[in-house]
Amino acid sequence: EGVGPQDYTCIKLKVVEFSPETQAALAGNKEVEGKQIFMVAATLRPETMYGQTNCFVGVDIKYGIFKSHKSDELFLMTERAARNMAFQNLSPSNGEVVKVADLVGRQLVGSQVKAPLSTFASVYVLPMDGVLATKGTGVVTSVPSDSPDDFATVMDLKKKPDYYKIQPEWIVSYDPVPIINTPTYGSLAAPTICAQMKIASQKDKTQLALAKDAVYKDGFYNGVMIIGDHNGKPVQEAKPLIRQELIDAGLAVPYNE
Ligand code: A2H
Repeated sequence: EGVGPQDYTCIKLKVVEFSPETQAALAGNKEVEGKQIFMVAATLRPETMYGQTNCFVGVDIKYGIFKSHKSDELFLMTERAARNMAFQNLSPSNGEVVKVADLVGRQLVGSQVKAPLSTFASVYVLPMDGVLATKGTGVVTSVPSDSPDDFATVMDLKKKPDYYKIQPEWIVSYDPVPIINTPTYGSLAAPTICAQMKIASQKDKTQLALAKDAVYKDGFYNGVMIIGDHNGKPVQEAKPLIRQELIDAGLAVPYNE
């Protein structure tokens, strides 16, 4: 982590309906009228996008809505990510950062977004404790089938919706989706390893770091797709293909930092 440049795929989650708090914050903002707004999530595993069940933000993180390289599309992410993107042909012109609104993560919770390739027509924006403002875009797309961090967070949200200030309906019927099979952990790698290691919460950080490493390696080297257009292909083969297809369809952008 933090060593050398990271090749991310930024997934564009189109806002279907903002939470009432965000709608109030954007009321009267002429810059957002008639524009498509995307929450932009950085991932290292584009092949897992079939398994998206929600999107995570940090409640105390500051986000902005920024003009992108496409005149009818706005990107929602941290200002830090917008500055980096401005030098990667993802803003109106090289180095130019144009912010049209300020938001805080807390306001975004409960918004609905369309997650590309997900089996769910739309998914909710939910809070995660460990989202770093200093990495990626500050928006994390959630794949609880294959990410132990995501699965552990989803378990917390299901157990304590009041504590996390969410409606149970935003997560209860969005169970992990089997998308990749591996010899070691089966078709729901993250739930399996969390059960084996007795990980019950996103607060179990030491155990989660070990689980993340084990599942990531096993998925990459031994995983086989069991969903989508590349069903039956090894993950190593499917990953670059799915990444490129998402980019070609305008549903993702390459991003480095
Ligand atoms: B990954 P690296 Cl299925 N704060 O995407 C915390 N975590 C963040 C983040 C931020 N600001 N930005 C991105 N991430 C997450 C999918 C996934 C990911 C799966 C399995 C493992 C996995 C679905 N979530 O990551 O520190 C994103 O979650 C395990 C390495 O730059 C992103 O990829 O190496 C990953 O962390 C980037 O982590």
